[in-house]
Amino acid sequence: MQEQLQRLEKEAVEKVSQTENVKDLQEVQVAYLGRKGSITEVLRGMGKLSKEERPVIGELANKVRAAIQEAIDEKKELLEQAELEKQLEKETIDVTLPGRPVNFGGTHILTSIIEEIEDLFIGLGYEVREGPEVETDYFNFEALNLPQGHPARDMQDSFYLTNELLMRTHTSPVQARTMRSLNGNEPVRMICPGKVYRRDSDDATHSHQFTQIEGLYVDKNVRMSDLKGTLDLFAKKMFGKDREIRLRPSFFPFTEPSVEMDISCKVCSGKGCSVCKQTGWIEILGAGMVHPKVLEMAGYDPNVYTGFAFGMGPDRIAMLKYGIDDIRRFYTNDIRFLKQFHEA
Ligand code: 2U9
Repeated sequence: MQEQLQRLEKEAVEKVSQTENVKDLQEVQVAYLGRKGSITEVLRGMGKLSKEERPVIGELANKVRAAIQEAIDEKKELLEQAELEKQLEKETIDVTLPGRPVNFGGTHILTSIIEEIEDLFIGLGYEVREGPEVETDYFNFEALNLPQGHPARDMQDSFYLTNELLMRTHTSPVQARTMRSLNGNEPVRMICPGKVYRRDSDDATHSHQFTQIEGLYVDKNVRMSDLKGTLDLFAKKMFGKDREIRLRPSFFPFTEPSVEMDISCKVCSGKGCSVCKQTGWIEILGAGMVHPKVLEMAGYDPNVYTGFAFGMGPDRIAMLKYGIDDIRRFYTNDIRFLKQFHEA
């Protein structure tokens, strides 16, 4: 039994030294010193010993048990220390390491252009109004002097949801709704930005969904020169005080007379280049004096009230301002494209 105890001690201490974690160490503890442990087994056999042998073996067994326990405690200390260091190592933050880059989003280029135009007109006393993107045929067409079957309706190929409802093709219905809500005896100064929809096949200059900003100014005795003055101010604030504007006759069912406004080309300062297709001018928006029928349908007496309106496409303005070659870039969420416009 003496050799057995010494062999078990050697074996146990060897096993203890080989353990690599506290869990394995506990298993060694149980295997040797546990209730069913081999040392405990030996001690259970003490009964068969002679009374001379019992104290010798008893003392040896206690020494062996103590030696094994001590080896286990030391090893446990070491393993826990190593465990702690590993934990600390893992948790140690190397403050010299660069932080994980946090990708900040930014204002979409179209939003910043729209906000720039909004601020400009708010400065002129206009209010910003929004309206439903799902519009009725009446407010999207009828109220804007585009009766059923009017050819101009086809120009604005529409996404109809029902016979009555469609995705609005312009933001003009918001102006018509606003005028209607003011029961014909209050001035109107409003701009209306928003998404509009045309059943168009997408290409570099057309998108089935794009943005518009339209404006309306209705009051007593509003004249064409008020429109021209407003557009000239807009062009100079938006594109630079050295820009000239040019108004060309045009036609819209909801304005009479109608014009298109061009600004002098920045690239060639009007001499002609590829950007302005050798014309020296770049078309920016359409406008005109509100058609008397449109005023009437909105409850305004066209003999008392007159007004002007304008409409532009922020997509087109952004493409001109930043030399962007394809309108679809605004809607295809390519971060490489979008982040170019993030304020630093
Ligand atoms: C009411 C009365 C008149 C809004 C107007 C335009 C001219 C115009 C185009 C600009 C770019 C459409 O997206 S675009 O192709 N719009 O040129 N819009 S006048 O006239 C109105 C609107 C509402 C009650």
